[in-house]
Amino acid sequence: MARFSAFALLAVPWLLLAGLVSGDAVLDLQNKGRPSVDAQIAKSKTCTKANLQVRREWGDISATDKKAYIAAMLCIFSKPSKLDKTKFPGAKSRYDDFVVVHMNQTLSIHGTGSFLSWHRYYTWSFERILREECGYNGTQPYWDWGRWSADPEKSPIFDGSETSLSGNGKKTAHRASSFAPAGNGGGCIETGPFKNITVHLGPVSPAIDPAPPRNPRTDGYGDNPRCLRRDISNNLSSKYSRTQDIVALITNSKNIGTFQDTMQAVTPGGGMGVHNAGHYTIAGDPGGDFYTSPNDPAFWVHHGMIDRTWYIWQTQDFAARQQVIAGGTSMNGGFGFGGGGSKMQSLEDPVDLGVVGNKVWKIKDLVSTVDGPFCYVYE
Ligand SMILES: *[C@@H]1O[C@H](CO)[C@@H](O)[C@H](O)[C@H]1NC(C)=O
Ligand SMILES: *[C@@H]1O[C@H](CO)[C@@H](O)[C@H](O)[C@H]1NC(C)=O
Ligand SMILES: *[C@@H]1O[C@H](CO)[C@@H](O)[C@H](O)[C@H]1NC(C)=O
Ligand SMILES: *[C@@H]1O[C@H](CO)[C@@H](O)[C@H](O)[C@H]1NC(C)=O
Ligand SMILES: [Cu+2]
Repeated sequence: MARFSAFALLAVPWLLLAGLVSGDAVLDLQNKGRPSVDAQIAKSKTCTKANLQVRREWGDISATDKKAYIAAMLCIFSKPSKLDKTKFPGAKSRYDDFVVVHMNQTLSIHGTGSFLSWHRYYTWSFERILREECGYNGTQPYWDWGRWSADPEKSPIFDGSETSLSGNGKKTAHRASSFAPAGNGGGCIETGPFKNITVHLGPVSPAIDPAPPRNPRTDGYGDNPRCLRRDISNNLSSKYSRTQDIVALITNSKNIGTFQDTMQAVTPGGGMGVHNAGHYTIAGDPGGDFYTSPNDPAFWVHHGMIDRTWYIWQTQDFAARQQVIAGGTSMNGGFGFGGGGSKMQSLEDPVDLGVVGNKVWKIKDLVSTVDGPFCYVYE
C-alpha cells in the first residue's frame, strides 16, 4: 500500500504533464468515457466523425465565439414568434416560443422519466434554431458548475462583461426564497449583452421575493413586460454543485432512476441536486421560476451541463446506459420520483416540442448524443 501511494505521488504530476489526467475529476470521467462514444459513432447510422460537433465550456471558448453565440441569441430574441398571438399574447419573439413550450409541458418533463431526454432535445433544438434561423456556426456551450462554484459572479459567464451572459441583478433589498437565502442581486440586470431584454411571459411560480407583478392571465401566457432580474450568490453552488458533488453524482448513481432523482433532488431530504442548485444560483425572474426559467439566457449553458453530466454518466458504461428508463410521466403535484403520475414512463413515449422541434421523436431516439437527431460530444 505504501509503495502504491509513493508511486501515485510520483506518477500524478507526470500523468498531468502527459495530459493523461486533467486535474479536474469530472473531465477525467469524461475522457475515460470517450472511447465508447467513438466506438458508437463508428456504428451510428446518422453521426460520423466528419459531422461530429464539439460542445465546450464557456471559459474555454474564444471571445469571438462567445460573441457569435450571444449575437445569435439576440437574433432569436428579435425574430417574431410562430405561435398564435390570441392564445399566447406574451409570446413576442421566437425566443419566447421556447419559453411557452417549456411552460406548457413543465409538469410532464420534471421529476419524470422524460426529464433528461426532453431537455437534451430541447437544448439541441435551441442550438439548431440558432443555426438555422440566425446563421450561428458554433455549438451550444456549457457552464461547468464546479469550475466556478466558489464564486459564480466572477465567472466569465456572469461577470457582466460583453462576453458574458450578463451579470447579476442590481443589489436590492429582498427576502430569502424557499430555495436559498437572499443573494447579492435581486434587481434588474444592468450589465452585459442582455441588459435590455424585456421579459414578457410569466410569472407562474416565482421564487424571488418580492415576486414580479402578475398578469391577469394566471397561466402566464399573457403579455407582462418587465426587466430580467437575477439574484446570484455562491450559497448553493459552494455546497451543492462543486466538482466533487458532480463526481459523486456520476460515480454513486448505479442506475438511471438514482441518477435522475439525485440530480433533481430538492431540500429537505436528499440535499439539493445540481439541477436546482444551478437554477437557483441564477435565481430571480424568470430564472428562478420553474415554468419560465428558459427565458433567462443562462438557462442553456446550465442545461448544457445537465446534458453533459448525463452524457458522462452514460459513457461510464455506454452500452448499458442508453435504452434505460425509470420514473413516471407526471410530477403530479410533487416530484414524482420513482413513478409519480398515473403512468410509468416508457422509451416509446413521444417527445413533442411543437413550434421549436423538428419532429416528434421517441425517448428511445434521444438517449445517445451520436444517434437519432444528434451528433455531438463534450470536451
Ligand atoms: C401544449 O400541450 C398540449 C398537450 O400536451 C399540446 O396539445 C399543445 O399543442 C401544446 N401547446 C404548445 C403551444 O406547445
Ligand atoms: C457560417 O458559415 C457559413 C459557411 O461557412 C458562412 O457563410 C456564414 O457567414 C457563417 N455565419 C456566421 C454568422 O459566421
Ligand atoms: C438598456 O439598459 C440600460 C441599463 O439598465 C438602461 O440605462 C438603458 O436605458 C437601456 N436602453 C434601452 C434602449 O432600453
Ligand atoms: C447559505 O445560507 C444559509 C441560510 O442563510 C446559511 O445557513 C448557510 O451557511 C449558507 N451556506 C453557505 C455555504 O454560504
Ligand atoms: Cu426544465
